[in-house]
Formats: sequence, structure tokens, C-alpha cells
Amino acid sequence: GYAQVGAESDWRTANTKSFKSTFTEENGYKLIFDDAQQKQENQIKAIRSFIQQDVDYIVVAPVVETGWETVLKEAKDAGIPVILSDRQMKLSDDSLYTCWVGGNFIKEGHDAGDWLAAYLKKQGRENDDINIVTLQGTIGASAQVGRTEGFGDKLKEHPKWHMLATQTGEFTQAKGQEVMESFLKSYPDIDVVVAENDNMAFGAIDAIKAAGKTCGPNGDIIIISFDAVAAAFDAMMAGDMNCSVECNPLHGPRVDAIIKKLQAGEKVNKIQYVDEKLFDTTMDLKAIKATRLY
Ligand code: GZL
Repeated sequence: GYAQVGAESDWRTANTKSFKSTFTEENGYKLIFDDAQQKQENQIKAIRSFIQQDVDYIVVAPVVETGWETVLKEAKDAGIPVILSDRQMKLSDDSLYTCWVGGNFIKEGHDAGDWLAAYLKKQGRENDDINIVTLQGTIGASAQVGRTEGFGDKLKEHPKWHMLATQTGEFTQAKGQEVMESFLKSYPDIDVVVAENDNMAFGAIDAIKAAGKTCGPNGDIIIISFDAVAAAFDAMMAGDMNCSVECNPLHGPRVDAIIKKLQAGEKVNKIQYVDEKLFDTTMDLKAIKATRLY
């Protein structure tokens, strides 16, 4: 059973595709897939239904990090291993899950901050006052917690960087646009937008253009984003976005390998990070995009 967060972003769509193309009958699986529409209570219901159906493995991409102890105890009592994918859970007893595979969100935040410092230096703006706003992901989701923390570490290293406002755009394009519209009304002098996923960045770009402003490498407002989905490459090639920090959604094969190891009675590492890079407009994005699976 796979308890998926929802279908809120391109990243999520690619993640779902990765699971559905991996957990096939030919590959020896019967996949029971649940889309929780980004609601924790739906994910908890899905896990309980997987327990009822006595599945062999439960895989969860937890929408937020807290509130899982009770239902994971029920899975443990039923003798069903739980594998976490993508986002993490805060648990008092980490025997409640077998292992986790996903992105290193704090490192992603650090990479975004380091990229901005280098970019401003190249522009001779390392001593300028820089006004920043952040479109946060779903509050309490590991990707939001880690990216905010990671970029926050870099903010502390740059006293001239001013975080004017942070607000959640729920990882969706529509909400990202709405929040960016309000930021633009409140702050006439935004220099940088940090969007904690590409879909919110796309919304922000639309809002910036609608306000008669410009963004991207030749614009007034620098756009830093996360995920690096195919449409982010298009936005960078169109000159609307400056950089996107990759968060690899292709967890299907990783979880398949973990289950095969567990079936063979082998031990698996508790925490398994996927490989991630950063892409910006100085790179040959057309060539890179052609090699990517999402
Ligand atoms: C990251 C994942 C986040 C993506 C968003 O691993 O949890 O959720 O960054 C997605 O696009 O909605």
C-alpha cells in the first residue's frame, strides 16, 4: 500500500509515476495506491485500510512530520513494515518505521543560499541590501522545514540579506501566485523570491509579470526555486527563473530495491538520501533537460 500526499505539484506527479511504473504485476507487486489530497486524516485512513487488507508493506510520503505515532503502532502490532519516502516523520520511537528515502532538504536550502551569495558576488552586489521573500511549502512538511532551515542558516551569514516575509503557498501554483500578489502589494522593493517548490515559483512569476515587474536573469527580481522539474527548465530557458535546486522524485526504484532486500532478510540503512544537484541559467539546460526523466 502506498499512501501518497496528493497531486499538488509536478514533483508529486513524477513521484507517483515513479511508483506506479515500478510497482507493477510484472515486477511482482500488487500496488494499492491512495491519494490523500494533502490531508493527513486521509493518509491515516489509507494506512488503516492497508492494515485491514493485511498488505505486506506500507509506504508513506507523510504530508507533515507529526501525528503518526498511533497509526504506526497499529501497523507495527499488525506486523507490517512501514517504509517512509520523500518526507519524514517525527517519532519518539524510530522502530515504528523500517527506513526513509528522500531528499536532503537542509542541504537543498544551503545550496540555494550558497548559489545566491555567488550570484550576487558575480554581480558586484555582495555588499548591497538584499530584500527577500519566501513562499514556503506546506507548513510542517519536511521539505518546508528543511529548506527554510537550510536557507535560514545562510541568511544568518549575510547581515545585508533581509527576509521581508515568509508565507505558505502550500506547494501549489495557484496559492503561490496569490501569496506573491500580496507580497508585491506590501513590498515595492523585493530583490529575491525563494519559492520552496517550482509550482509556487511559476505562480510567483505570473504575479510579478501581472504587476508589470520583471524577473529572472535579465529581470529585477531573482527567482530561486526547488525541485528542478521539467517545467522549471522551461522557465529558466525562457529567462523567467534563475535557478532550481533539484529534489529527486524517482523514489520508486529505491523503495523497490529496499523491499527486495527486506524480502531477502537483509538489513537496510535507516536513512537513504537520493542524489541531488542545482541547475541555473549558466548551464546548457536544453542538453541537460533532454537527459532527465522528469
Ligand atoms: C519534496 C516534496 C515536495 C516537493 C513539492 O520531497 O515533499 O512536495 O518539493 C511537493 O513539489 O509538493
